[in-house]
Amino acid sequence: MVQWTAEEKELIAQIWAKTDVAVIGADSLGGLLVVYPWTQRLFAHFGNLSSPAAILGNPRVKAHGTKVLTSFGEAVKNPDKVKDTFCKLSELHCDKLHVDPENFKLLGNILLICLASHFGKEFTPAAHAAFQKLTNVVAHALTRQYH
Ligand code: HNI
Repeated sequence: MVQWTAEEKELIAQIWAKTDVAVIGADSLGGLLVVYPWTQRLFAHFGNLSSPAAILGNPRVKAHGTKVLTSFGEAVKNPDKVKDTFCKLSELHCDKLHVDPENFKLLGNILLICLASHFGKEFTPAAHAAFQKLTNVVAHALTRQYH
């Protein structure tokens, strides 16, 4: 089981309290679709994804990015229960959505980049490390029901 120090929890909570899930969610999902264009296949029904500008301005990408990051927020609130929190979502991403679990790691990395670029120096190396640990734990939890 993953152990969290009080400092890690505090660093994550501090950044999250100032995180606009709509902005960072849209940037993260949009960034994923721009940087790893093969992920667009999963969102073909979202409409125009023909260029970086189209992707980043696409209202369905923004709405879904917000949804995904809001869901990620459950892990922030309960870092000790990430496995349980994402059990059903893991099943859904495997059985219904057929998302390659490698994509959870890619999105986690993009999320770190978005937070770093948004917060600048405030996203200290220690905060970065704590969030990196959390994105790894979430990616792992989302992969657990794959078969
Ligand atoms: Ni993901 C739907 C949460 C990563 C592809 N995803 C959801 C929903 C949630 C969610 C919540 C809505 C479920 C429902 O309708 O009941 N996704 C998360 C979380 C992460 C994540 C917490 C990681 C932090 N999802 C990803 C990744 C991909 C992905 C990396 C693909 C690249 N997700 C999808 C797709 C859908 C989806 C596709 C369905 C979208 C739709 O509306 O058609």
